[in-house]
Amino acid sequence: MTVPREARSVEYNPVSAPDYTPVPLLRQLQLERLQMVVRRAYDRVPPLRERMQAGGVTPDLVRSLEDVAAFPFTGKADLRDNYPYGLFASPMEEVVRLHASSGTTGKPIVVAYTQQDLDVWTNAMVRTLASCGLHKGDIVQNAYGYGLFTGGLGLHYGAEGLGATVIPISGGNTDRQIMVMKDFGVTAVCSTPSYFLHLIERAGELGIDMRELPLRVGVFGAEPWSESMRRHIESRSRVRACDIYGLSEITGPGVASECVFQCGLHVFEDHFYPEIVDPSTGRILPEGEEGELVLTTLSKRAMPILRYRTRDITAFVPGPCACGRTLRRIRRITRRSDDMFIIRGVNVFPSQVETALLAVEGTVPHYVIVLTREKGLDQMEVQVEVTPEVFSDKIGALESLQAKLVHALDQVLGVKVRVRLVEPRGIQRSEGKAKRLIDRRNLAD
Ligand code: DLL
Repeated sequence: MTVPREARSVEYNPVSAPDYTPVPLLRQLQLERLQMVVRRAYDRVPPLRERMQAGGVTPDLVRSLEDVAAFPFTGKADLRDNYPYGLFASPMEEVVRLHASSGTTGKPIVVAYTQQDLDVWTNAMVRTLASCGLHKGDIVQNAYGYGLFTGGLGLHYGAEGLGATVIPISGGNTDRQIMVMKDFGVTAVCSTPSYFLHLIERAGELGIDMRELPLRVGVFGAEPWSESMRRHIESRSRVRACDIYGLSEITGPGVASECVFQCGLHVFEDHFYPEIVDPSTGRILPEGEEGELVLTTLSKRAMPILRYRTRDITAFVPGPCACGRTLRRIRRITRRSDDMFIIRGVNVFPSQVETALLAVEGTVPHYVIVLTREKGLDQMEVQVEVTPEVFSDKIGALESLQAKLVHALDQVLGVKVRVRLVEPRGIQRSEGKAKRLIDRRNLAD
């Protein structure tokens, strides 16, 4: 395998040094931090202490990393139930930042950071960007939303910490994004993959071919996206599209990141302890098996989180990575344990739809899945946009495209679903996370 140019330049970068810590040292560091964080949670966060007491465990039981399995899980409900400040381990005078993640219903969940937490977060973000191949001298357009969402400020401090030039443009105002990208000589864009897709499309409408801009890296995350989407983006823009992962409850972006080899996301294990469990039983799965990612914060002070059930489904990638990082890798996350639905007895995940659609020429990857319930049975319709060329073609072309899509979806999902072709621009664009699923089942009940 040839080493990409960027891999060589990040290898000796001092900011990435912890990524290459010898494994025994890394495990020792993790254990020391785990013992501290469990102790801190027990001593300072009454709901977490009560949970440990109910489970018959105390902090002194942590003698090895495996001992974490005896401790109770934390879930989103725990953050909701203790809204807004009930899980804080630091007094308010030490909390210098709050973020919040909006749920689909009700109140958001609130997360807190001390100055030291922000420094750790920045460290993880600097390493994230370095592993995507960014360095000093890069001009970084940060199109993640600034505000309560962790994407904007997370990427911002990471890019500054790396010594790159950051353009804090936030999400939205697409035409201005394209003007800035072109005029400012932007070399890296940070955004959701769906928003970048929209930027490519809009640039085309404005007569700008992204392949002719100096853009070379895309730092994409915050929503599931497929390998086919990566190929689609890379062939239309010439960026190396890297996948980055994180969640507010744990810190924000900066939990795991691809390196330039793009074969799994390295978890920044000195700050986050990952486990993969069976989503139904909670049992730890053997290395390499697919299951739910569970994360423990090892360095967080304001809001330590033990064994958080992320609902994100992945698996550890076995073996070492060609980049030399000693950090374990997880496979890209294409689905969550809670986004599965059942159509005529078949389990379907929204991400499978994207793969099927991208395999057929004539559509663009803007789609939504609409679920309804008819006479007690779940029905699924995929609405997908067609390209302007197909749209202006004869009726026959649309019919044959529709038949091909039904077939492709049947092949991937194992069930025939309805397909509705939508005119170009007929599907609403998102500036942040794309909304792919419209669930009308309860309304139809
Ligand atoms: O989305 C943090 C983030 C910002 C990550 C910018 C990457 C880039 P939340 O809003 O709390 O935080 O949403 C977290 O989004 O549990 C996953 O289900 C999903 N998610 C995040 N990154 C990815 C990814 C941010 N690369 C939730 N692939 C997580 C798939 C992702 N899903």
